[in-house]
Amino acid sequence: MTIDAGTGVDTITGTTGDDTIVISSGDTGITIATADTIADFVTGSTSVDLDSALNSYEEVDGTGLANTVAAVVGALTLAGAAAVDGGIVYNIAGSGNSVLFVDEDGDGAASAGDTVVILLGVATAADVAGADFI
Ligand SMILES: [Ca+2]
Ligand SMILES: [Ca+2]
Repeated sequence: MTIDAGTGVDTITGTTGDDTIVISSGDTGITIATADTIADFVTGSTSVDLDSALNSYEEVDGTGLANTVAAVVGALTLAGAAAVDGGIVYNIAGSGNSVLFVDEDGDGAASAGDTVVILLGVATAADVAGADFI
């Protein structure tokens, strides 16, 4: 089913079937405190509709990071590369969770309208794929 993230801070849980989660610019914040969380992301089954804002991304293993705040900074750094739209840090501090940062306006900095999404259970690079983001 299609689920609209909407404005405000949300934890989104899909159905047992395939889901499309629509997150438009401004639906989620640019900090951990204001970010939306997808509770049951499954690559190949959960599609995240970012209005084609994420065409390419870099990803790194966040095992060695101290916490989720550090992971957001790391994901932003990845997203700031000119060649990509976003960054994913997976397995933050060994937690088995990930953060996605989409630099919506391409300015290489965290700015209003950019997108941060916490992906629970995304623990390895294989747990997320470019095709999951539409
Ligand atoms: Ca939201
Ligand atoms: Ca930005």
